[in-house]
Parts: sequence; structure tokens; C-alpha cells
Amino acid sequence: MDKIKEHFSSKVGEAQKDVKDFISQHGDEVIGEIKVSQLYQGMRGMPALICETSKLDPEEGIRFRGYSIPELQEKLPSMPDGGKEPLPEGIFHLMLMNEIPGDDEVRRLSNNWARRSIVPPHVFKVIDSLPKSAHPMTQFVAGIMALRTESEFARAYRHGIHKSEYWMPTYEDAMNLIARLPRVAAYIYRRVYHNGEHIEPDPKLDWAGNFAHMLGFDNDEFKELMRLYMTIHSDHEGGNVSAHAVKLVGSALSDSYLSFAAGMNGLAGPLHGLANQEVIRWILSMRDELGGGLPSKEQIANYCRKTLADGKVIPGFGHAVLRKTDPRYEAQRKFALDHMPHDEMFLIVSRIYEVVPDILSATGKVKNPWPNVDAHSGQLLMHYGLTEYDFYTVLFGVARSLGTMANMIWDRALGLPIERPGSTTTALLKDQFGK
Ligand code: NMX
Ligand code: MLT
Repeated sequence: MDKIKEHFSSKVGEAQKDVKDFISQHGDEVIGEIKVSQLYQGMRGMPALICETSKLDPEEGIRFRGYSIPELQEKLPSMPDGGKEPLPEGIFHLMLMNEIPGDDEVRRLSNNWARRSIVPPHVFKVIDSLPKSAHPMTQFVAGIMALRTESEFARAYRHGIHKSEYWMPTYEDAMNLIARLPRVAAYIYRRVYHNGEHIEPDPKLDWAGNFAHMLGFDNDEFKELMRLYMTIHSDHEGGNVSAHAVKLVGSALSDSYLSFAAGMNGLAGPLHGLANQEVIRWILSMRDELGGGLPSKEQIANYCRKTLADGKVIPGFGHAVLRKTDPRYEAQRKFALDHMPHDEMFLIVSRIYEVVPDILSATGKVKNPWPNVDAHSGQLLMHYGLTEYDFYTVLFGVARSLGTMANMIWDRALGLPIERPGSTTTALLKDQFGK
């Protein structure tokens, strides 16, 4: 057993006992009520899942194991040679172990993932069998499904593993998947946008630095951006579409590959992760229509009104839970202010921020008029030359493996059962409450 697995293993028994005792003491307590309207509104506000890795507060934003993003930027290890941004290895360790890691632990994770990162050749063949014009998220999901041949959980289950040991091969699958995703994602990027001129991994680099390298961006500042990007996109409690899909599918004892692919299919929806590409598409088409340059506030306001009148959403704004500017937006804005305060796209994004909330509030129906994570991420990538926006959701997807896989290991360790909520019909509700 490797040291990381051993460390996790030492936590399992106590956590199982703790949860069991808690349920036996408080299992009958009531934590809320369900209104009829919530059944028609995407179950908004219904606490229905356990997700230990992070919690989203509507007014405060995300906390990972209790820590806000600015706190993590201070506490998590960064690159030893003057790096400022947290290493994603650190947030994974925090989510999995519930402990802030030291430099050694983060280095051990980097090395462990580098050792696990070899992608079998048939995965590239599966991706190559798709037309280059297939959306990068389609290619990404196909690649993840092809990786499934390597599932240790599927193999162990077939051989009759005892249920108390499920978490062990799940840990192997989760770690292998995280280690291999950057290579799969970079392969798709170089295949589609750089004539298939692939770049070999550099095992001496950290996980996000190596990902940047394989994408073809060896600039140190871009590597720092990738570290921040991977960290802040890693998790957003359990109910968002991608995390919930992974958890739901995983609850049927589908392995990490099947479950993660399900989550990525959800992330590819335009109201979820695909919004990051939609933001840039929307800004570029606004700029084209206005003849280029920095649009005035009035021009942006008119373009927003037209978007709404056409029955479309303004991408990058609004949220199902948050009721303030997303702290992930703020972290990216700070990165832009530190590194590229005069970038024209940044100035446009900033001006949009000044205009959109009033317009969305004026509709009288949008519950959160403030920007979310996707309103900013594309601008930072564009600045460094990663302009192929159809690829952006793949980056989000690679990051989301960190939270969803840490959760999946815990779900197996705690022996959570298959998810099976009840449903009802409008006719039955009417019978209950009157027509
Ligand atoms: N532009 C226009 N209309 C909006 C927007 C927006 N940005 N946000 C919400 N609305 C509308 C929404 O479509 C709904 O309209 P209707 O009653 O006609 O169906 C109404 O306002 C009430 O919706 P809310 O309760 O405020 O939002 P909800 O929780 O249903 O949806 C989002 C949350 C994030 C799906 C929604 O705000 C949205 O579509 N935003 C734009 C897409 C986006 O940025 N998604 C990325 C979210 C973050 N992520 O990465 O996943
Ligand atoms: C996410 O990061 O998953 C999004 O902000 C969507 C959500 O939390 O519902």
C-alpha cells in the first residue's frame, strides 16, 4: 500500500464509527421541510446529500473543508521556486484527508500521479476514431470511457471483493483517473488545434504544470494560472450537476470511469460547465457586432437586452445557490489585476460586471444577478493564447475530477447505499392538496 493510501486507510475506521454513532443518535431528527414548489424547481434548497469535501454558502461562497479560497491561497503549498498559487495536489489532499498538507505531502502526490499517468494506446485510438470536429467534450468522454479497461474496481468486483474493501480499488481508480486525465485532455487539444503535434509529459513537473506543458504552454505565469484554475474549479459541494451525476452513478457501484464520464456529460451542458465557452462566444459576437474595441456601458446594456429579448441567458451570470459574486470569479479577477490589468478582454469582462447585474435584477425574476466562475475563466485563458474556447469545458472537467474522486473514495469507505429518491405525480399532489 502506498503512503497516501495508508494515510487515508488510517482514517476510515474512525470515520465509519463516527457516522454510525451520529446516525444512531440523531437519525430521526428533522432538518427541513419540502414544499410542493421545490419538486418543480430542481429541488432547490433541499438538503439531500452528504458531501464532505466542500460546502457552498449562498452569501459567502464555497469553503473547502471549512477554508475559503483566500485562506487556501495562503495555506496550501505552492511551487517552491516563488510560486504564489495553491497546488491542486494540496486541495485534493485537503478534500480527501481533511488536513492541510505540507510541502512533502504535496510532492508525494505529484510523484504518485506522475507514476500513474501512462495512458494506454487504445485510448488515443478511440479518440482518433472521432472526427476532429467532434466537440472536445465528446472526445473527452470517449477517452474516459476508453480508460475504463483499466478499472481495478470493476476487476475486483468481478472477482468477488468483500464490500468492506470497496474503497481500496476505488482509491486506485480515482488516483489513476486523476493522473491520466491531463494527458487525455492535452491529447485532444493538440489533436484538434495543433495538427496532432503531441507533447510528451514531463514527469518532473507538478500535475497542473505538466498539464500546461502538454497543452503547449510552458510560460510560468500560465502554469500558475493552471494551478489556480484547477484548485478553484475542483469542487462546489455535492448538488451541482456534474458532482451529483458522479455520485448518483457511483452509488450503483459503477466504477470511477463510468461515474466520472456521467458527470462530464452533465458538465457539457450550457447551463453548467459549457457556460465558460459560451461567455467568450457571447463576448466575441458582441464585439463583432459593435465593430471591435472596448464597448461602452450603454452598448453592453443594449446587447444584454437584445440577448434577453431573444429568449437567451446571459452566460456567466446567475447561480442556483450563490446570491453574491462568486469568490471564484473574484480570485480570477485578482489574478487578472495582478498579471494583465490592461488586457482588452479583461477590461470588457470588468465592464460587463458593472452593467449586467442591474439588467438582470430589472427582470424581476433572476434570483442571483452576479457573475459566476465562468464569467472570468475564458478571458484569462485567451490572454495567454489558449483561444480555442470549445476546449474550455475540458479544463473545467479535469479540475472537477479532484473533488468528485475524493468524494467517491469517501462514499465507498462509508458504504453509502444506492441513491433512490422517490418521485410523485402532479395528479397525486393535487389529490393530496386539492385541485
Ligand atoms: N440570464 C438570463 N436569465 C437568467 C439568468 C441569466 N444569466 N440567470 C437566471 N435567469 C432566469 C432563468 O432562466 C429563469 O427564467 P424563467 O423563469 O423564464 O425560466 C429565472 O431567471 C429564474 O432563474 P434562477 O432561479 O435565478 O436561476 P436557476 O437557479 O434556475 O438557474 C443558472 C441557475 C446558473 C442555470 C442560471 O442563472 C443561468 O442560466 N445562468 C447562465 C448560464 C451560466 O452561467 N451557467 C453557469 C453556472 C456555473 N457553472 O459553471 O455551472
Ligand atoms: C459548479 O461549480 O458546479 C457550478 O457553480 C454550479 C453549481 O454549483 O451548481
